[in-house]
Amino acid sequence: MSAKSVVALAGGVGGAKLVYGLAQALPAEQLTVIGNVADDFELYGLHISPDLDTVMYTLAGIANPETGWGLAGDSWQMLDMLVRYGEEGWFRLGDRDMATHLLRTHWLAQGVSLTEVTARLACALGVRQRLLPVTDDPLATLVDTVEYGTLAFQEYFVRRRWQPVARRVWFEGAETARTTPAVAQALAEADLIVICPSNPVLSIAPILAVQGVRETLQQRAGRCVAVSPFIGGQAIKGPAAKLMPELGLDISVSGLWNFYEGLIDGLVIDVADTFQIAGEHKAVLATYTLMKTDEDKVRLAKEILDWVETL
Ligand code: FO1
Repeated sequence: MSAKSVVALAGGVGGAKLVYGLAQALPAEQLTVIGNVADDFELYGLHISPDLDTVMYTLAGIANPETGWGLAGDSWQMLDMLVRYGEEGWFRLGDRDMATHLLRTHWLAQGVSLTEVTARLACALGVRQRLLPVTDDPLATLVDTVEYGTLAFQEYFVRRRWQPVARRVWFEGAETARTTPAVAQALAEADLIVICPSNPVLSIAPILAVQGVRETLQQRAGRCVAVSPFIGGQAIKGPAAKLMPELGLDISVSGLWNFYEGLIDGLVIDVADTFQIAGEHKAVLATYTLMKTDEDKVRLAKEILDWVETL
């Protein structure tokens, strides 16, 4: 059974790299990406969806390759003017990136759903894979920190550079946020679900927290595998290896199995961590998971798709 429909659960930069690889390895109509929306936030009245934009720009081939977010070659005239007016400018909005936030905000104000907004933007950029917000309902990641108390996600992640010590992370709106019909159908019909190497707490957990996602993953017949975002106990990028221990979460291979308990049939880890699975009977693919080049991303995606056939 070669995977006919693959659904990737992805957050920001790390997840988008594997999404890129999967997009090269599969026909466009066989790949659906379900994106995290709990990083979304309002800035100057604009609705910004960082994780959806990172995946969309990546699939369109126009993402900034250095940062992983925003647009390649963007300019900062608008931001410079905001700073001239005395603004901090800690969240860097590029001039062309602004068009995305303006149009999204404009259409949302007309009552267009985030799902439809995302489809319009992605289609206009030539993206042929489906990119679905996990929910059209409000959902926001909040981080309770020792130094500043509760911080909104982007305040914690960008403004404070994830340095504050986290005591608790939760997703405001999770009790009422439901999967969109498109997401529910994609999850139910998927031959394979890939949990991308995004931050398990900040990017994947908010997707799993939406009503219906966890249940569908547990009940469905198809395969579900997760890709560890860690190599040798370190995160490639971002706060995962700092944040998870602060929350009392174990970032070892067994810790990840527990984190995704009951949801996954297999786990992809880096060869550097193979020593952790000595004697394990569980389905683990140990390979090179560091994705520096586009070739790395495609190779990893193809290895995963081949490996899943053996599960
Ligand atoms: N991340 C940063 O670390 N600094 C920024 O100034 C920044 C600006 C930004 C603008 C638009 C956008 O879509 C994303 C942006 N990000 C920035 C990334 C974003 O904050 C994070 O990547 C995600 O929220 C976490 O996955």
